[in-house]
Parts: sequence; C-alpha cells; structure tokens
Amino acid sequence: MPKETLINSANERKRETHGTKQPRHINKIGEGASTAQRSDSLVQPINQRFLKHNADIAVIFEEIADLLEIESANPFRIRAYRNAARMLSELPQSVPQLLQQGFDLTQLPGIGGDLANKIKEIVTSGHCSLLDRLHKELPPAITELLKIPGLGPKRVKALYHDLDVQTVEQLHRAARDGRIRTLPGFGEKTENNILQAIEAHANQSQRFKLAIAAQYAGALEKYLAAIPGVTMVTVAGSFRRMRETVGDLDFLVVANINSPVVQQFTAYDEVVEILAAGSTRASVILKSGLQVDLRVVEASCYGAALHYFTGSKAHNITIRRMAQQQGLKINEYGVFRDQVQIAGETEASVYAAVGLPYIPPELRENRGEIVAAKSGLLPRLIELHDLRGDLHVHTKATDGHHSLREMAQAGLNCGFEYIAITEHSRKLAFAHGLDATRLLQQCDEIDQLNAELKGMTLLKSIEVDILEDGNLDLPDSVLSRLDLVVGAVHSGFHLSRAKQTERIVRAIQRPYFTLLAHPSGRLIQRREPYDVDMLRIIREVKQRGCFLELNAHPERLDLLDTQCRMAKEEGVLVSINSDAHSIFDFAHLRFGIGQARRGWLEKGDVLNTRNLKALRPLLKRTMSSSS
Ligand code: DGT
Ligand code: CA
Ligand code: CA
Repeated sequence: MPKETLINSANERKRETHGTKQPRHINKIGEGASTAQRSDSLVQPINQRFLKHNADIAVIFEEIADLLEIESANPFRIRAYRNAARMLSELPQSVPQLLQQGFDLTQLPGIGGDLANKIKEIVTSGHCSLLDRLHKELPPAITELLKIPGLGPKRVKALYHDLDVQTVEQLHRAARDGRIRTLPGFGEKTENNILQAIEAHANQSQRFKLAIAAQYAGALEKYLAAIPGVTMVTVAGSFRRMRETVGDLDFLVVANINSPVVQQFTAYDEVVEILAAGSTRASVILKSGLQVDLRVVEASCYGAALHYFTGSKAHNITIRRMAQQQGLKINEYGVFRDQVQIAGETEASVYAAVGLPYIPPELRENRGEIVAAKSGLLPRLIELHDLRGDLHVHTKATDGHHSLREMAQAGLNCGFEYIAITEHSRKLAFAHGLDATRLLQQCDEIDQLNAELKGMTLLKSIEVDILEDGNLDLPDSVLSRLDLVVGAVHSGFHLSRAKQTERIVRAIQRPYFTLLAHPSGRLIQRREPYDVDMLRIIREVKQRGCFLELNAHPERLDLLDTQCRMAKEEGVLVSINSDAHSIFDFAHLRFGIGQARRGWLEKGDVLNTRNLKALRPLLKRTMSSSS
C-alpha cells in the first residue's frame, strides 16, 4: 500500500475519533456517536460501501461486545469482539479497500471465519444482523449507561437485571432513592460515586431551552442586521436544527469587509464578557449566561459556512467523508476540487456537489437522513401552516387566562378552523379543575358560541386526569357527551415502569379516550420522563384507534423527537397542540413543529392537519362505547 494512503487513513481515523466525541451531559443522551451510526447503519443500502471505515466497524464490534456482556454471553465470544474492535481501529489499511482487493480477512490477527463474515456483512450491507438482533433484545439507551464513569458492562448488567435500570435518568433515580446500595457488590460508597458521576456528567454544560434561546436570538438578530455593511444574518447550530435545548448560539453573518460588525457585536449591551474577538469571528457571553459565537463570511462561501456551522457535527463528518470519496474537499469556505471552489454559495449547492438533494436542518443528526436523501426518501416535513386546528386549549374556566370567545378568536387569527377546549378535570383542584356539572355547563356555552362563530368550531373536550389506577377522573356518562377526550398524567410520576405502563394502557382502553397528552411527562431540565414502555403505549394507542399528542409548550416538547419517529413507524397519528392557557400561547406551536420535523413527521402523520370534516370521523371512532 502506498505510504500516502497509510498517512491519509491514519489522519482520517484521528479526525473521526475527535470529530464524533460528544460532551458528556444528560441532554445529549441518545445522540451519541454510536447511536447516530446505529440508526444510519440500519438502513444503509448495499452500495454505501464508502461510508464504512475501520473505525465504524470497530464501533459496531465494541457495541456488540458491550451488549453481549450485558446479556451474560460466553466471555470468549465477548473477548473476540473486543479484540477485533481494537485490532480494526488500529489497522492502518482500510478494511473495505482490502475486501475490494479480494484480501482474505481471516489472515488478520484475531479474525476467524465468523468475524470475517460479519465484517463483510457490515461493509457490503451497512449493518450487522447480530447487532440488529441485540438492539431488539436490549433497550438501545442502555449503552449510554456505559458512558458513566465507573460503570462497566458488569455493573450495567446488574442494574438492568436487578433494578430494571435502562437509562441514565433511571440510574439517577435509583441512586437517589438508595436502591443501588442494596445490590450485591455495590454498597453505599459506589452508590455515592455513581450519583456524583451522573451529576458531573449532567452539569458539564448549561443549556438553554429552545424557546428561551429564541428570544435572545431574535433580539440579537435584529441588532446585527441593522449594522452597516451586513447583508445577511442567520442563526446556525443546534438552534437552527431546532434542538429542544441549545448549548450556545452560532450566528453567521455576511458582511462587506469594512463593516464594523465584530466591534458592534461585542459592544451589544447584553454582553458581559468577550471571550474572543478577531476580524471575522468573536465569542461573547450575554447577561443571561448564554454564549454567542459570531462568524463573518463572504457571500461566495455563505452556503458552505451555513452548512458547516449548522451541524450536527456527526452529519457534517458523514457528508465530508462522502465528498472525500468523490475527490472533493468540503470545509466552511466551500466545496473544492483541486483547490478550485466548485460550490458553496448556497447550502443546496453544497449538497448538490456530493450528489444529494437539500436536507432540512432538523434532520441533520446523522440518524439516517443521508441515506434517505440518497435514495430519494427524505420526508416532506410538516410546516406550521399545515395545521388546521389545535386540540389542547384551556380557558379561564380553569387555569387559563382568556375566555372561550377570546381563545376562539385567537385560533381564528392563526388560520384555524377548530380548537378543542380541554380544561383540567376535578382532580386538579389547584387548577380549579371541572367536575361533571361545570363541564356540562361549559358544553352548553360552547354550543351557543358555535352557533354564532363564523369559520371556527369549538370542540367539546376535557384534559381528564388519568388516575393512578388507570381510571379517568370523570364518569363515562359525562365523557361520552364530548367530541373527544384528552387524557393526561399529572401525578404518580414515580410508579414503577410496569405500573406506569399498565396505568396508561388501562386509560387508553377506556371506552371514551381519544388523545394521550404530553405522553412522556417530562419537563425540560426540571423533570425527567416517567419510566414507561412507550412502544407498548404507542401500540395500544394504535390498537384503539387513538392518537398521541406532541405538546408544544416550551417546557414540554413532549413527544420527544425519537418518539415521534416511533409513532410514525407504528402508524399512529400525532396531534401537535399548543396547550394554550392564553391567546399568546399559540405561538408555541412553532417549536412543536420544529420537534415534529426532528421526528421526521410529514403533514399526513399529523392529526390536526386534517380539516374539520376529515377530523370528525377520526375522533368519532374513539368516542363510541363499543370501540
Ligand atoms: P450546542 O451548541 O451544543 O447546542 O450544539 P451545536 O450543534 O450548535 O454545536 P456547536 O455550537 O459546538 O457548533 C456549531 C456547529 O459547528 C456544529 O453543529 C457543527 C460545527 N462544528 C463545530 N465544531 C466542529 C468540528 O470540530 N467538526 C465539524 N465537522 N463541525 C464542527
Ligand atoms: Ca451551538
Ligand atoms: Ca458554538
């Protein structure tokens, strides 16, 4: 093999390891490098050979070893995968290339017939059926536990088998509740160490909720756009990808050479600290604690810079590798062939240069979007204007701030055709929840108002509490008189996984149940999702012809993006709702749309893109006692 090739692949490996390294904090759970590669690897078609590097194969073998160890497989078998992973990651020759040259892989150290076949399978098909099988048996999040310092596969195995701990959140809970010390071989000291490790892991960076960051971003965007010489301002990074929280804001500005943009940026009145300031870049901390990075670029490389700074890093790395395979170089200044810029003025030109259609920012997480783009299978993502109504709205009859009429008018202003009035039920005394009498009274008011309203229909509903035993907080005789029933959990968050799942499943099975509100129960940065078997719930929802909510409240954004995708795969429609408590809250819907787009949802996957005529029969199905 020529020397140059060896050096190149060694550098490439280094960059890969560096490039996919993720900061350790709880908010990134599920988005680590291995997860990203995993979802991609499940769908890569045969001709994607070039996406597989030695390091990719090593990652797969390492994960197999971890999962086998958690499954108590034969130690020799586990060791074989670990050794092969190490060997592959250190091997300077590219295994895919060796295979192409007809090299017999069993000549590599530690590679027998079985492993050689697995490597071939990975290189030629992009996935490994053994790993696919293991993922079916063990929750994918479990490998995240291995990232907590001090937790190896043996401990993870004990935690999973004895305490049913599958996620870092559950681990945290178990440690806080003192359950870990009861396990053989753990003890109080280990429990404390685990607790500290999780907290260190979680606190490594302060993140801002998307809606909060949007406020700072909007103001700064206006300020920057008004600076002389500035022709374009965009916020890139995780903000543009609509992640539910952002670590910092990445502003990209096109400006002419004489523009005082950097000086004026650092002079912005919210700046409390200037971390760096050069001629084309700067970083500052705002009063809020939010960091803002600024990059100034020329119009000719705007698209390349936007692509680079939008990320995600994992997405960029894969695109860059594709470019390398085609003899191209991509960086934040453009796409180059032999030092000549061939693309980069627009983002679309960057994708076109590597033979791909434009990929929307919300999909750029290296979760299969590149393969989908290549195969012409990118989803046509839902947009805000696709919504025809909102199925979760409160009024001042309970804890909202505006009247029925005011909420109806606000809905009309959004271009909606219907909104469902979903007050809390009696159990939520602090919210002045409705009992049967008050609910039926509200139904009468709605009937009267509907007779008067033009272009807007109020649907009669309730956000009924799901009690701890799975019953609903109001009798069937009352619920049966509504257009739809929205059910929600507001208490008993700490039930065991089995009990919580059973509770929610029972509620869904009630004769009048339509929509499960904020299904995971998490409050961003305040309360972890409750422990529940979401797939089971989604399947029950499907079975009953019911629906799931994606609650757009900035603190909820619940369904999670990955769960949206799960719902889509299971064929369950999602309703993107504001949970408005005032006329202003419909504005939250845009974040719900962002989350839905991150979850690959299209217009057809979303219940409330239906017009009222199409919606009614879907709701009716859930509202017949025989269903
Ligand atoms: P955040 O701020 O933690 O919510 O997440 P991002 O994605 O906004 O990350 P950030 O602010 O560190 O960087 C913005 C983008 O810049 C990132 O999404 C991709 C790109 N980027 C940053 N560092 C690297 C790198 O080392 N390699 C590559 N390929 N891209 C990078
Ligand atoms: Ca950022
Ligand atoms: Ca940044």
